[in-house]
Amino acid sequence: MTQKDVKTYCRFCHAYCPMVATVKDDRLIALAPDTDNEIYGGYTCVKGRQMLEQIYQPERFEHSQKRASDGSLSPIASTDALDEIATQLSEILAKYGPRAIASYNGTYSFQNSAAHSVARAFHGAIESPSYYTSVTIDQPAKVAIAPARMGVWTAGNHMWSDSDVSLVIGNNTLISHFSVPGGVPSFSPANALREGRKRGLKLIVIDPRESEVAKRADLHLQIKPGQDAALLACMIQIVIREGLYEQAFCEEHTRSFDTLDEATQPFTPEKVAAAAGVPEAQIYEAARIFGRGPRGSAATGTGPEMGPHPNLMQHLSLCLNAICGRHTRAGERMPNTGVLTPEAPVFAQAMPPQPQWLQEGERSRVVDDVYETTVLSPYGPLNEMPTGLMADEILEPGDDKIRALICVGGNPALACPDQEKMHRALADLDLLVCVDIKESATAQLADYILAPKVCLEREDVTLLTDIWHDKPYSQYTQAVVPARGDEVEEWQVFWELAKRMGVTLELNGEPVDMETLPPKLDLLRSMTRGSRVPIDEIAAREGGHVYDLADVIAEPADPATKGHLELFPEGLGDELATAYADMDANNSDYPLLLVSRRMKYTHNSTGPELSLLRAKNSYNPTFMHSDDLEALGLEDGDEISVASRHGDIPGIVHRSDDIKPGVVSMSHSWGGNPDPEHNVDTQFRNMGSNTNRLIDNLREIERYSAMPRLSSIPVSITKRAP
Ligand SMILES: Nc1nc2c(c(=O)[nH]1)N[C@H]1C(S)=C(S)[C@@H](COP(=O)(O)OP(=O)(O)OC[C@H]3O[C@@H](n4cnc5c(=O)[nH]c(N)nc54)[C@H](O)[C@@H]3O)O[C@H]1N2
Ligand SMILES: Nc1nc2c(c(=O)[nH]1)N[C@H]1C(S)=C(S)[C@@H](COP(=O)(O)OP(=O)(O)OC[C@H]3O[C@@H](n4cnc5c(=O)[nH]c(N)nc54)[C@H](O)[C@@H]3O)O[C@H]1N2
Ligand code: SF4
Ligand SMILES: [Mo]
Repeated sequence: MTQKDVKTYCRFCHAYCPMVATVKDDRLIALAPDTDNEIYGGYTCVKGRQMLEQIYQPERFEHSQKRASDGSLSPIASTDALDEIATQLSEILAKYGPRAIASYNGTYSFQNSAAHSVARAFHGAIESPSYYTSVTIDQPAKVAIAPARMGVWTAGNHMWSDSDVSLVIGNNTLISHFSVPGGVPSFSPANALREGRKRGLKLIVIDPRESEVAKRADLHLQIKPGQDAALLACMIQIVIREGLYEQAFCEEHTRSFDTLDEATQPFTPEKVAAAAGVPEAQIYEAARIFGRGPRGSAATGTGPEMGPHPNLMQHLSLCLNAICGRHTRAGERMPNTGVLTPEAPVFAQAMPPQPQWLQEGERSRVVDDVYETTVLSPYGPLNEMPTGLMADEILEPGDDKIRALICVGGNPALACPDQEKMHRALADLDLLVCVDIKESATAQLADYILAPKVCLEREDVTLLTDIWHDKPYSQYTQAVVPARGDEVEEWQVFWELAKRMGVTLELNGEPVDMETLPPKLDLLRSMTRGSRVPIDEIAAREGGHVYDLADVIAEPADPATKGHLELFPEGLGDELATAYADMDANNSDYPLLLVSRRMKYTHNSTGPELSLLRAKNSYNPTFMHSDDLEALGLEDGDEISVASRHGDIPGIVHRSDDIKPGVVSMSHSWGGNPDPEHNVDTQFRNMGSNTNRLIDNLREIERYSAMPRLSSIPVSITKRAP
């Protein structure tokens, strides 16, 4: 018998906490935090620690499955399944063209460090633009639209570790372990908060709920959902009127300052305070603390991006950073330019806006003014189609409608707005393939389910978080235990299909070996070619490590390439006018506003299948303030009906006085497949309720990204008849 401890890291969420796995005879027997790690200090959470249960739970697929015509599933060898799938894809390709073949790459495809690149390479090889990810139903304005419209400061903004103030807008890192530089760090967030407080950092939180992060804030603005853009416009005005902005930076590096100033003037503290339900004095205080800095950034989360005006809200948060000059300047040290990122000089200058990115590429067949390249990274187009419109792209007749969908580590049947429509769409496909550990609501409709290795069964590197850390940190892990069945990796699915379809994949300009399945490390080598630390060096090391790299000092702007940050891009005037009008919006039929939130014991739809996590929560409560319960004659625990213009769902009300009165807070991606046999209307105590049944995917969508409104949904609540 051999027993050994192996250093690895958790990939249940994006925080990548280091762990030590104890393995005996190829079986995982214990999982503990890696207390030696210098960044995380032994931090882990209950979701990660239950992976011991996840890896051996009987419901988990260890073999791929094929659905028979009677609807039953039976095991099939993965190679046979891939043969059959490739044959069907080739037929669809020949008959209808590449656009008919789509992939949807969800949360768990981001957790496999090679999955996205290889999936993209597959789309490139078959020339299919129908590449979808969860980003376009998450925060596309932050990732793409706002940087394309404003331009990007290439040396980045102030990060948490070198800030005096942090303005956190609808982001609850203590539960979500997710943030952007400048906000509460995702890695060991409780420690980061303690460290910041000790240093005297001031934390301002804007959130309709006194969230876990808001409880630790110096100032909490308990905003009415959806009023963030108005509040930010008002804060910009206060910062300007009180001379708290950085005039020299604005003159040299920004454009349209005066237009922004003039256009935000109607957002007076008095008017905004009334609309946002926040005392005027608090708005002044927030603007002053932020404006005086002297260092620190505004950072946003999903709360305001899923509400109305995400493009505007995101732009205004960037404006606040820009006018206060919260960017790394020439001569300053960059905290981290990445370990797996190529070495390159960094200039303290703006990369100009790239508005053309917003209107290039494949067009949506469903909604005007939405294009393939509407989702971009700050450094170039990402070429994604908008997931908010995926159901319509499947259902809308036409030669290039989507006929085959490969769904990797995602669960669109629960995650996408207008759940019934998505369900109809998935059922309408000629071929649905899911790469999933379980028979998820989406996989219940699949023709094939390919069984994936779970994270402790595969090697990986922390590529996703490479530039999110504020130190040059990286970890490579080998597979801790071998897979026990016939599992495949997410990237391998695309390689196997490409090989069978006779196309060659290319990674970072290099052709991939299509004869024999390349080792994953080979692919990662291609993807990270020229990185500051060679991936082999990281792979040779046990555990996570902060690399001792030469400081990167931001260089002075290069006059030949220097651009400006655009404070008032095309369309902003109209967006401000709409946000202004919305301050007076009132809906007497649906007087409450439903917002989203993350729950501690689940990760989107992953978790309720695990008994340890399920014991903590078997449904997603409808959280409301006592005042609202009283006004509606409800008691804690009552069964209720939540109705919107679009639909209604059952719920169980929980009294929660940390929520602003008038607001209803519920987590997404619960509930089940709406087919009558799954009894979603009666089984909600065991499976929760799906808020996406309340949401129309076309009614309120954002320009460029087609981001549907997923939060701030007007609803009414009534007691359910027993
Ligand atoms: N435990 C756990 N962790 C997760 C996930 C999970 O499901 N569970 N999901 C992962 C995913 S996919 C993502 S994208 C990240 C998201 O990470 P976060 O963006 O941090 O998500 P939340 O924790 O929901 O925090 C959003 C906050 O916004 C607030 N909010 C709601 N509406 C508004 C509004 O109109 N304005 C403002 N200012 N605030 C508002 C909510 O009350 C909530 O506190 O988390 C990831 N991490
Ligand atoms: N109304 C509303 N809708 C929302 C949101 C909201 O706040 N409100 N949030 C949105 C956001 S931010 C996001 S990111 C999306 C999430 O959208 P998705 O990514 O589509 O949804 P998930 O529930 O995360 O799907 C994860 C799937 O991966 C499977 N899985 C778990 N582990 C593994 C693994 O190791 N390998 C593989 N291959 N599969 C695995 C799970 O069983 C599950 O079926 O939802 C969005 N939808
Ligand atoms: S926060 Fe929890 S789920 Fe996320 S990586 Fe760390 S241990 Fe895993
Ligand atoms: Mo997300």
